[in-house]
Amino acid sequence: MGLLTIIRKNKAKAREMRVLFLGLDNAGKTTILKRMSGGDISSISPTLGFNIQTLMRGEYTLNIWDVGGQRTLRPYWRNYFESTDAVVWVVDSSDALRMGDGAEELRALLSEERLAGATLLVFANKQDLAGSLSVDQIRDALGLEQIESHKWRIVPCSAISGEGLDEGMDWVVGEVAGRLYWSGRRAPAEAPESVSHPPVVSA
Ligand SMILES: Nc1nc2c(ncn2[C@@H]2O[C@H](COP(=O)(O)OP(=O)(O)OP(=O)(O)O)[C@@H](O)[C@H]2O)c(=O)[nH]1
Ligand SMILES: [Mg+2]
Repeated sequence: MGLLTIIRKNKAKAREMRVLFLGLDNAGKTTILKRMSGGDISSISPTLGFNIQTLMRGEYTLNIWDVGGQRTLRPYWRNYFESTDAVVWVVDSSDALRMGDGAEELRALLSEERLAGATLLVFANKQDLAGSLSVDQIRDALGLEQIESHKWRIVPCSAISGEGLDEGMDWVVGEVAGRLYWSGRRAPAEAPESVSHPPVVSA
C-alpha cells in the first residue's frame, strides 16, 4: 500500500474537512471563528496573513483556513484553494456600499477550477446592526440564484450574538459529509502540506 493511500485511509478514519473562510476585509470572518471556538472576540484585529482553526463538529474535524480579505491580500487567496471541501463566504450585511465589490470577488472565486467541487455557504453577518441588508437583499446583490456551478446556501448570522452560526456550519458539515463520506465518490481532501503561505504584510 502506498504512503498516499495510507494517509487517505487515516484521514477518512479521522473524518476531516478542509474549509476556507473568505470575504472582504471587515466582514467578520475571524470574529465568527473566534466565537465558534469560545475565544475572546473583543480585541480582534485585521488578519494580515491567515489563521488556522480546528473545530470539532460531531464526529468531524474541520480544518478551517481564515485568510485576510484586504484588497492587497486577495491575490494570495488562490494559495489556499487546493483540496478545499467548502468555502464560507462572509458578508458584512451593513456594508451596502461594498456589496458590488464582494459580488465581483465571489464570482471570480466560483470560476476557479480548483474550487469546482466545493460547497458554498454565504454568511450574511452582522445582522445585529440596525440597517443591515436582509438575506433576500444580499442574495440578490450577490446574484446567488444564478449560481449553478456550486451547491450553495445563505444564512443570516451575527458573530456578536452567535445567532445563525451553528445553523450555517451544520449545513456545511452535512453537505460535505454527504459528498465525501456517505457517497464514497471521492477520497477526502488532501492534507494542506503543499499550500504556500502568503507573507505577512504590514498595514
Ligand atoms: N456588530 C457586529 N460587529 C461584528 C460582527 N462580526 C464582526 N464584527 C466586527 O467587525 C470588525 C471586523 O471583524 P473581523 O473578524 O476582524 O473581520 P475579518 O473578516 O476577519 O477581516 P479581515 O481579517 O481584515 O479580512 C470587528 O470590529 C468585529 O468586532 C457582527 O456580527 N456584528
Ligand atoms: Mg480576519
